[in-house]
Amino acid sequence: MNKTPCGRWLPMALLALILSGCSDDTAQPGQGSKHSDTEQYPVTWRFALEEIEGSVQHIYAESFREHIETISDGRIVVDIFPYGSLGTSVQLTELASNGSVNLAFASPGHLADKVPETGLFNLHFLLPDEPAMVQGLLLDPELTSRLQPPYRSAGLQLLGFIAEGWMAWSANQPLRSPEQFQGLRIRTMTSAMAAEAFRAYGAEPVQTPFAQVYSDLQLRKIDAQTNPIFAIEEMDFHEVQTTLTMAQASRFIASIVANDAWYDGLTEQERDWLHNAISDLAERAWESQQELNQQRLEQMLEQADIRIVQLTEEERERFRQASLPVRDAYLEMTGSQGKALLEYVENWPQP
Ligand code: 6CS
Repeated sequence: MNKTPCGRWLPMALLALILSGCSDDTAQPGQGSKHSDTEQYPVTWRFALEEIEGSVQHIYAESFREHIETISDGRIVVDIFPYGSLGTSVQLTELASNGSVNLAFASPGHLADKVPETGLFNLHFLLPDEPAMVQGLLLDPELTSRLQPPYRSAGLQLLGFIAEGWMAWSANQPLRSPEQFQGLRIRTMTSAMAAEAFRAYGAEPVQTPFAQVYSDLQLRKIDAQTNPIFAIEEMDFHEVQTTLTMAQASRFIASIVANDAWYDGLTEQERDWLHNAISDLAERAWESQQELNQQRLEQMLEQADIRIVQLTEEERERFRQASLPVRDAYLEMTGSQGKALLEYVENWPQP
């Protein structure tokens, strides 16, 4: 696996600048150009990732590339930018909004400051526990269409969601109760909602970009962080933490987005290729994150002296109760649109 050392590849604003200003014979991001004439092909689609090579998003993007290039018979070429080549998650969303990249992953943990309705996915104990149910919810076209207007307001077209696994809580102690969170400096993703979820347990959340987490843990600027197992392993957080608490309080959900003007400018056939690829990859995406999380857990247990703590149902229930007021904070941030969304998800599937 290609590991990129943490902290050394913070935002490469220069490259982003070059990208946003460059002209490219094959790619016309955000210009709304129609490629009905076959002579204009091949066209390059730029896809930015919030994770490094070997990650869930990278495996997904590689499958997406293969799929699109096959079904378009080479007319579309996909250029993948793993995390570290363009910038932080927030900057990647900006690049997708302004059309510098055509496609990107945008995780609600970061995105919720720009698209508050997505803060839904930062709420704990909200999505169903059962894998089939959560898969069904993420593929529900009604959920996507309800979220589409707020994404559009941010210059983005929402294409779909993938789950990347349960969020584990890593620390240098077990985290079995809200009491053990009192004063704990836990790193969360950068949105207010992501932080709020842990403030409700009594923690002191610290909102930082992904690339900064390893060094902040190492320097003891923070005590804990939360991420899926595969990410903890590939970012080496297990080297600087002793304990993983499996709380199963929330799953990591990522949305796949496109620049809105670019999307509107695609031909009908290009749009079909895009949507077909995303729906064809959905099931495999679920299986591949499961495999990767399992594999990386085994690797971590072999390599490091890390302790795994599994919460009991009674312990989870205490956290669930403590998490409920965060839903009011979500409603304050999102108003009636957020209320309708929250009720939709709370009551999913509809009878
Ligand atoms: O914790 C984060 O910031 C990141 N974690 C994952 C698993 N993906 C992207 C996100 O930026």
